[in-house]
Amino acid sequence: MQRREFIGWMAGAVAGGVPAAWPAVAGAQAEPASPGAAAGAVPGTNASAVRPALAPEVAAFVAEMSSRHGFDPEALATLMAAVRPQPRVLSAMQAQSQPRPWYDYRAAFVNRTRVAGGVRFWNENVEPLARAETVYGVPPELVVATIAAETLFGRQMGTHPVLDTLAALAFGFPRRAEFFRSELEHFLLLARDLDLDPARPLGSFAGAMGIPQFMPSSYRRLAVDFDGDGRIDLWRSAADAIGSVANYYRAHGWVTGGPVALPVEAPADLARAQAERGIRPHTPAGELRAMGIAVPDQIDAGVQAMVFPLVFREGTRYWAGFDNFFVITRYNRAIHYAMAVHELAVDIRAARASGDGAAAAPSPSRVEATPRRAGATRRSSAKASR
Ligand SMILES: [Ca+2]
Repeated sequence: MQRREFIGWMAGAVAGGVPAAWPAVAGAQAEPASPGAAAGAVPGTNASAVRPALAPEVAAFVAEMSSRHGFDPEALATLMAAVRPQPRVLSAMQAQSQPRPWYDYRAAFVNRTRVAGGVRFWNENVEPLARAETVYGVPPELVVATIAAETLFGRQMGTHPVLDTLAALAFGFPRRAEFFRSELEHFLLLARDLDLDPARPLGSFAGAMGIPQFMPSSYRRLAVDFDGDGRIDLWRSAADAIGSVANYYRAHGWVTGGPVALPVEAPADLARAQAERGIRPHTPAGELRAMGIAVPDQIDAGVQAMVFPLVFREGTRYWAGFDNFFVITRYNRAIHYAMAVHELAVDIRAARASGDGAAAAPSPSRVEATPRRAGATRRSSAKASR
């Protein structure tokens, strides 16, 4: 879900914390609307209101929603006219996030709070996590780590009205206007499908929603009803969130049992040159070895890989990422995010297996924290995919 050029808020201070109230979602307990039954209705709006003046691009959007999807233009115009400006959303969007070195990012992201919380969440959701692994081939620890990373198990689902956020970005942020206009369209369709008042759901400052922080398009395409109540509720149902995250990863190509990322031995100049080539695996491991980049032996020669740097306090080490690493970046397009989720997953599995939810577990980059090469640059890789 391409919200996701923003890593700062997710890596911020999240220790402990008071569980946020569930968002007040009108009609959340209602039966799902039958297809087409709500066509034209925008819940919570007054269709008889005088049509307010809208900016031309907003008026065009309303007309399009009416012609393409049967929304009542008067009701939708009234809804859009009530949208509140979101200067903080826009300024957050425009802010250049400071690249953080891996050791700094990792400390905020892969920590005892999240590991212990992950073990607890896993133990509370054994059945849906096991079922998600059976159905989608995605391991429980990855689902748990992703939900830890996104919202600390539903505690931090965002406080911005999704409608206002998406409207602000669709009509006030030209660089991503097309993307957010599409997400706004999906959001209104989603609200209609779920029989929600579109003014009420809350989300991130990019419009991501619920326990797994799905953008509206992903919610509509990939979220699943995994607790069998006939409704896909990513705000309230941990099982729905679990099934949806697993389905998301499977849809983006998760390879069951495949490798994620491993450290490589390589001359820094060679590794750096490969790291410039981007986030998608591009070269078979055998070819990388022939170049002098020592991908570990456990990886077959034909497995596609990419190379990325991680900056430790002692300097830079290079890693190889495989198809599953790339799949994690489909959730958030940043190398540090994918690496942190991977390491959190490893730690959560180890801590749960040890029976100690707070155990210090040996995640991959912690045991590889000693650099082999001096003079490495301290360049963050977090922006590699932007
Ligand atoms: Ca459900």
